[in-house]
Amino acid sequence: MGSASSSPGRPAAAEEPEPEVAPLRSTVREGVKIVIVGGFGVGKTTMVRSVSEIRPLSTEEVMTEAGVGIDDVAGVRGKNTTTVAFDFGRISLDEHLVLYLFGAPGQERFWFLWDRLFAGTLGAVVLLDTRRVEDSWYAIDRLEHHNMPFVVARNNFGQPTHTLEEVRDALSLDPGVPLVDCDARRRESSRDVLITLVQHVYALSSAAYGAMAGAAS
Ligand SMILES: Nc1nc2c(ncn2[C@@H]2O[C@H](COP(=O)(O)OP(=O)(O)O)[C@@H](O)[C@H]2O)c(=O)[nH]1
Ligand SMILES: [Mg+2]
Repeated sequence: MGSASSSPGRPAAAEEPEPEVAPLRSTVREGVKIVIVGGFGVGKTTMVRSVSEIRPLSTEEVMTEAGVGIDDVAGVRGKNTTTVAFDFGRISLDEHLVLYLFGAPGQERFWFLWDRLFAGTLGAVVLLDTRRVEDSWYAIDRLEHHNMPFVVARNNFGQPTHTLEEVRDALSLDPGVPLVDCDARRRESSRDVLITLVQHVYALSSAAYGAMAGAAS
């Protein structure tokens, strides 16, 4: 990996169109944070780029020999950058509410950052590459440990093909955790993943509220 200096706005994939730059509205009163986590090369930077309304801040660095033995590149063909810190993007939901997206490195050596990252976070998306399912086990484990609502999104790279039921079994995923397919390169697909997360968080909080109301009556 190269130096840890950030490169704001450096595109992760040259073929992607640049998102328009939209200044943050002065009417914004509240921000909501969502974190996208997963193994190396699973598509976190791609997802933040595809849905962000601003040119995302990214800290992609060209991998050099310094990353050999640290970042596991097996099965990640054509990837020659790695994220040394975070991706950051933004979506305005309405004139008052803005969604902040953080793409967080899933590599084990960055876990010391997670506690702070999860403070004030609405929920998380675990991105999954079925060629490297084990990379996402760590993220799922940490999210369960933090009691953080999350959904799992299989970023579909094509082969090998598995049904979502097979993926759920392989992950031993709780039946209550939503599992969906996505193509992180497509804006609508990434947006649908975020909607799934928000709906899941809403369902969890409604259930918790219902239980509290039931206990109080
Ligand atoms: N075929 C395919 N390639 C993808 C998809 N999502 C990301 N990629 C590519 O996979 C590589 C790794 O993605 P990246 O976002 O850098 O992974 P990160 O390490 O999780 O941030 C990049 O070259 C992306 O262009 C996808 O859904 N399908
Ligand atoms: Mg990245």
